[in-house]
Amino acid sequence: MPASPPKEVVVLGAGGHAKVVIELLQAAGYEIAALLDADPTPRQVLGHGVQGDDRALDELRRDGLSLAFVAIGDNRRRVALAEAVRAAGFSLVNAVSPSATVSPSAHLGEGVAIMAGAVVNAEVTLGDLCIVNTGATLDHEVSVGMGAHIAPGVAISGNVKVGDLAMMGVGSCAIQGVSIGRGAMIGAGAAVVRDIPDGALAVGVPARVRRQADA
Ligand code: JB2
Repeated sequence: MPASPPKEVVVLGAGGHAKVVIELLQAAGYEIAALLDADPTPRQVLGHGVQGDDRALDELRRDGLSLAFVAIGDNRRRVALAEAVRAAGFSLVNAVSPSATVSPSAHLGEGVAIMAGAVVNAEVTLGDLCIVNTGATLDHEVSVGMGAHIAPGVAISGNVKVGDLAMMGVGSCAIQGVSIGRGAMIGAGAAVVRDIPDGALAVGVPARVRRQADA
């Protein structure tokens, strides 16, 4: 049987996160068709030229490209840009490392990144546009909301709920069954042992709410 042609993806964002994502997409058999950045200064990122800013999307769609990945770490920026990308007629692909372990019973949304060494266990739900970063572990039935970011080395026990747009900082953890609110930020190394409200900043071991903001 002839090999199927490579699937071409437009990547938005050309910073550090994009570097990781580009390598994940390539490992999954995608070809990087174009790289767009808010800063359109011509430059190379891992051998791919930045071809302009997001105004190029419509032309790329007319050229027949239909797959995209939004590779921007900032949660709100990523979600807002994804809306524009979808409105321009693109579908969002997932970037999943071949060395991540993802349960067959996990449910993944669209535009999701799962980095090397991550473990996504049985019946986990990952919302659209979330990031499960390097070496993070999510035990059974965890749900991660749309546009949330689980940073490297985070450990989440079973049945935890992480709200939309929340951020769990590097090396933090959450015990079984707690809820982390929409837009909440958990500091690096913090241990979440009780529910964290929407929009809160929680730090320390055990994690305590330091600041309450709009979710
Ligand atoms: O609206 C946009 C836009 N806004 C910012 N459209 C496009 N196409 N690009 C946009 N950008 C671009 O995202 C910026 O011009 C910049 O080039 C890039 C962000 O790069 P930076 O290296 O600052 O961050 P990052 O998002 O790649 O990575 C962050 O998040 C990761 C998850 C960092 O904190 C990393 O350390 C982290 N691993």
